[in-house]
Amino acid sequence: MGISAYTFFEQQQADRGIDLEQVKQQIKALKIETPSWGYGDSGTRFKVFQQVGVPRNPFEKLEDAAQVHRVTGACPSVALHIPWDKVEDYDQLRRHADSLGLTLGAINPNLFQEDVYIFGSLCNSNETIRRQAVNHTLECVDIARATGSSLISLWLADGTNYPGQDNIRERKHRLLSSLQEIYQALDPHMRLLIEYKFFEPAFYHTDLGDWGMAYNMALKLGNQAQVLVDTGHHAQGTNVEQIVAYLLDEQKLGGFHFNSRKYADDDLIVGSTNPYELFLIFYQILDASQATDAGVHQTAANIAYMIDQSHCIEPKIPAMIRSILNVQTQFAKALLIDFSAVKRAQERQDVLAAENAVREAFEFDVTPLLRAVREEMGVPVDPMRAYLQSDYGQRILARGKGGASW
Ligand code: LRH
Ligand code: MN
Repeated sequence: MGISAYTFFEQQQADRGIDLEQVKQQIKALKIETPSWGYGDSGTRFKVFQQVGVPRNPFEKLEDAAQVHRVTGACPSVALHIPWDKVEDYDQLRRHADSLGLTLGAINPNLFQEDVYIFGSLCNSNETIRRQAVNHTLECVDIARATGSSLISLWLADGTNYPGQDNIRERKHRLLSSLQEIYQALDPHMRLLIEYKFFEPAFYHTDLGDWGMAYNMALKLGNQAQVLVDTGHHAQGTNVEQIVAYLLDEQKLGGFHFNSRKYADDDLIVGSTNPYELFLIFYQILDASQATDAGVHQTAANIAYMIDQSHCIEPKIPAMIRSILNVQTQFAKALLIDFSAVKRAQERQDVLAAENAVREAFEFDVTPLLRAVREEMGVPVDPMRAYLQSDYGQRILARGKGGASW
């Protein structure tokens, strides 16, 4: 009887000097927050396809998220978007989450869907509209207190469509003073995550257009302000893992919105179009977590991993499960990097040996490792099969069509 795939893998990694027990511990500790809006109908400007069985309210969104956590054991919290997840009683929502083994995560203000925000929100030249935008964000800080959340995750659609439409420097000044008022309202344990995006819905300039603009605002605000990297928000050819390394070294990387894209902000399943990029992002995070600088090490330990996707054509819950499995897979591969071999090759400037020491980890099949970890976690070794074999997908069809969409 041949040795099991895992026993073979164990021997293989022992020969490489990889501590698999530590690797397994780190995989078990990886928690990824799922977005409430990933369970609802969503689409493009061309069409929002309605699917049968989509959750009709935030309570049902949590029930669907609980299914993803049940089969993966890796996503115990759910990000909320306000007003998409507005409820009368946030304590009731918190209790419902608790009854499902979940917690409520990052609170995302929505400063892009009110008509008044046609020329921007926190950057708008109209003071009354800026006030409305700041007040909505302050309301979200209150909601975070009620839900027990510690993260305010802020993305702005703010920008212009034509040269001259507004003064870019004055918009920057308005943005800083608006953010300073919001920052002052944070409780000491809270963090403000500033998300950037290079375009859309603005098509000439975007006020928070790249990592540098978000980083600069976070620096000016203080230690509780950090940058959120949405992997779909960069111009083609951008080295996202370099931005990650840079922000970690500056102790200003607060979190991720994981998804993948081939063209623009496609919000596709993370790891589906460029898994090597996701692997290299984890390589930089693991490298920073070995930093001698305690601040850099701590920043790496405090990263908020979140999914931000819109499942236009995919069945929502299986798509979310697939996302978690893809993130776990690339994280597990990155944990197999022999960092001492990388360092030795770098010191002797052996380019190919250094590249190989990183890439070879990506080429290992980590399926036996992940199955072993899931066994030890007491979750199904094949989470997707476990969900598809459950009757949950059938039961929620009773919800009918026309559930929540964004
Ligand atoms: C903007 C964005 C932002 C969210 C929205 C759902 O593109 O990434 O994080 O508010 O998607
Ligand atoms: Mn995002």
